[in-house]
Amino acid sequence: MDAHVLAAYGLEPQRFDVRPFGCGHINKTYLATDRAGGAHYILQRINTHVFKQPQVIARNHRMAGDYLARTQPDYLFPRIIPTIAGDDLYRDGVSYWRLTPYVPYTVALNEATSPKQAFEAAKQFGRLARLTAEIDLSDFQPTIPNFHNLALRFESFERVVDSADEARKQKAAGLIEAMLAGASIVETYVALVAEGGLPDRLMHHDAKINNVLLHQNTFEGVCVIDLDTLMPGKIFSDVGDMVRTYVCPVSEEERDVTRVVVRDAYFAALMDGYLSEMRGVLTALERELLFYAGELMIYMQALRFLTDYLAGDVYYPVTYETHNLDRARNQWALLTELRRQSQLLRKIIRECL
Ligand code: GN1
Ligand code: MG
Repeated sequence: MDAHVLAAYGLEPQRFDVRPFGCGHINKTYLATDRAGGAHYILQRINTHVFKQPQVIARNHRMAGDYLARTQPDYLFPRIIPTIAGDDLYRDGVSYWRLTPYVPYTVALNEATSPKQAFEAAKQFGRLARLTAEIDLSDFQPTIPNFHNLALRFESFERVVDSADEARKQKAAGLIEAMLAGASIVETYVALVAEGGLPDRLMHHDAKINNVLLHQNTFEGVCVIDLDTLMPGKIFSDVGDMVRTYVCPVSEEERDVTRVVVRDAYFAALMDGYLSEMRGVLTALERELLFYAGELMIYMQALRFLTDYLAGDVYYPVTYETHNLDRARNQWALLTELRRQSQLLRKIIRECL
C-alpha cells in the first residue's frame, strides 16, 4: 500500500505500521497502527471488479451511519472516516479506498467455540436490523445488483455447466448432479419472490461469524463490520449466513467433510440471539422462513463456489486447484447435515419464537 493513501486521510505514513488484516475474499483489508500508540484504523481497498460502483457502498454506509447517529446515538456503528478533502472514498488511479475506525480489545472469530459467541454475534446482526427497521430504503441502492438472487445464481450455474472445461466437470460430476437435484430450493425461492410478501429490510448480506467483533475476553458482542453489502434485501440473507457460519465447528475452508456437522445448541443460541432483537419485528411469513433461510444460503454458497470452480476460479481467490470445489463440497455437506436434523432444528425455532 502506498504512503499517499494514508496521507490522503491526514495520517503521517511514517508513524503507521500497516499490515494485511482479516480473511475476506474480495476486498484487501489492512490494519494501520500508530507506532507511538493510540489510533488504529481499518483501511480497505475496494475490489472494483466485484463492486462496479464503489460510490454506492460509501453512500449506503453513510446514509445508515447518519440515520443511526441521529436515532441511536449510543449504538456503535463503524462509520466511514472521510479524507481530508472531505470524500468518503479516496481514489488512487483505478483503486478506491475506505477508512473506518478499528475497535480495540475485540476479536473476529472464524468459528464459534461456544453457544454464547453465537448468541452474541447473532444479536448484533439482529440489533442492526431492528434499529434500521424503520429507515427509508428508497435512497439505498444495491452495491452488487442481484447479489442474493438465487434464480440468477442457478442460471449462471447451469450455463457454466454447459461451457466448463471437461476435466473440471468430470471432477465435480457427483456434486453437479446433487446441486441440480437440489433445485427445489430454487423453486421455493422463485415462488416466494413472485408472491411478493417479504418486506425489504436493510440487510448486511454477509452475516458471517467473522463479520462481528466480540469483546476479546468476555465475547460480548461489540459491533458488526464489513459493511460493503449493506443494502435492501430479505430476511433470509442475514439469518441464512448466520446459520451457515455459526452452527458448524469448522469453516467453509475445511476439506475433511466428516468434520462438517450441525451443532444444535449453536443453532438455538443464534436463533435466540437474533430473535432477542427481532422477535417483535418479523412478519408471520418471515418467521416461517427461519429454517429455509439456512438451506437457501448454504445452497447458494455451494452453488457460487462450484460455479467458480467450473468457470476456472475467476471470483474467489484460491491456493490450489480444487480449492473452490472443496469449498463447495464442504457447503453441500453442511446442507445435508442441516436437512438431516431439520425436525429438531424446526422445533428449536418454534421454541425460540
Ligand atoms: C465473500 O469477501 P468476503 O470474504 O467478505 C462474498 C460473500 C460470501 C463469502 C464466503 C462480495 O465475502 O458473499 O458469502 O465470501 N462477498 C462477495 O466466504 O461476494
Ligand atoms: Mg464481505
